[in-house]
Amino acid sequence: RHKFWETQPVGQFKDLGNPSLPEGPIEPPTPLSEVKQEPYNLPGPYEWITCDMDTEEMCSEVYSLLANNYVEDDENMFRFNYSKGFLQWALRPPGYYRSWHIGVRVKTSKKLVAFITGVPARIRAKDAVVNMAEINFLCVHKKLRSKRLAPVMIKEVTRRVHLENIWQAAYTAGVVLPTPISTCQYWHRSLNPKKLIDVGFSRLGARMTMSRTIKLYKLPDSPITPGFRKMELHDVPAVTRLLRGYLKQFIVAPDFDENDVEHWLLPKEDVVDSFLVESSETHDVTDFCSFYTLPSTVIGNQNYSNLKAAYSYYNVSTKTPLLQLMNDALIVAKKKGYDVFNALDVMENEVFLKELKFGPGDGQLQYYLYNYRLNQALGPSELGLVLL
Ligand code: MYA
Ligand code: JJ1
Repeated sequence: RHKFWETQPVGQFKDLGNPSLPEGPIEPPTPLSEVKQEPYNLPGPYEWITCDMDTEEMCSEVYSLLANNYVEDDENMFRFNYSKGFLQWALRPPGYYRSWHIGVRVKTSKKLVAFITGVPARIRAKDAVVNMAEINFLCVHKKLRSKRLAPVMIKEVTRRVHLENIWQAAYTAGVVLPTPISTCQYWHRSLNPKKLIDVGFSRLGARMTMSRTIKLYKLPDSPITPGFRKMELHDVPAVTRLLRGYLKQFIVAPDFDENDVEHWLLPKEDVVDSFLVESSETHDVTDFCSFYTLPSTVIGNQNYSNLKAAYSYYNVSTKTPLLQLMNDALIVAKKKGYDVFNALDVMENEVFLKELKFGPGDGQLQYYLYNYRLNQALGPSELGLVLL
């Protein structure tokens, strides 16, 4: 049933629940001299390119491919619309490799028709911190679907990751493949309910009017927690300590150092927002919350063309109750003009989702590891990892 995935070093459906298989790498690394030195063959009309995401031209080409051909919901009403600034941020973390930003062009027209990326990350699984690639933005132009281009793209990114002596990867997808380490649920908190209903993102509840709905989702004008403020550069050491301490409890989580925290969590306008609570007595950072900005194109609506969504990222509460911290996150997101605040049921998110009026979405997100076996699927609350 999975002609490609059956050939790959990933957990297979037939092996689920077989306790005799050891946890850890599925196949050992090979000597670098044995890694294939030439790119995989593409069908005749196409050629590989390495994308230079430093240049405005390349960034624009990638942006357009994704804006027109990337992930849609199951009814094709919305399509992710990652901004150029977001793509530059997501693809150039500390230690990134340009060779892992891979495009496919039509030789004659030079048109970009497919894309896949990796970025390096240290990810802890149980007790082991493993150098991995995070694979994202796999996209094949709508007119070139179902021609088995995706397996070639995946093999080529794998080859280029291997050339850097990295043998494992983490990725997420909306589809079920062999085999998820965890299945997570999307939840949505309306901030601008009238617009969400107008574009078909949500519906008026039973026995609800528009004005009752607007009242239901109303939020205060400003955050409630004393000492709640935007994260700044000088907070990087304190936030790193707080986050490292927090992520220890999860079975799979990133191993962030200060450089990672500066890149992934320092606020970047319209890309990532981070807030913390500073104690007025000790000046300690006791709590932290963050979200990233990922708008969606509204596919066929007369009145609106874009939906502004915030996605819950990493949150840590040690003093402020998580419920109150996330309510403040909703308040600042509303104030910044977001229409909806989305979250997965990962980490401790279950404790605030229902209470803060999030509702379950119609989408799920599957988490995967490549060439690394875990003997038991994880519950979402055992996952401490959020991919973009
Ligand atoms: S997830 C986001 C994926 N992108 C989209 O959903 C955007 C819209 N869709 C498309 O652009 C295309 O439909 C894609 C497939 C490109 C997804 N992950 O070429 P095909 C398998 C992995 O004929 P197409 C993200 O970015 C499928 O099961 N495999 O199909 C993370 C089948 O294999 P098999 C997928 O529809 C990506 C084969 O591809 C996915 O034209 C992580 C069919 O190929 C998917 N999302 O193109 C990639 N969808 O027969 C893996 C379909 O076996 C990384 N397929 O069932 C692995 C680690 C690599 C690095 C390792 C380093 C050590
Ligand atoms: O956004 C999603 N669903 C929305 C819109 C559904 C439109 C019709 N299909 C949704 N809305 C209901 C909200 C409602 C608000 C008030 C309270 C009750 C709930 O459910 C879904 C997630 O739920 N998103 C998608 O389907 C997009 C794809 C998700 C897979 C992503 C793959 C990621 C790629 C990896 O990098």
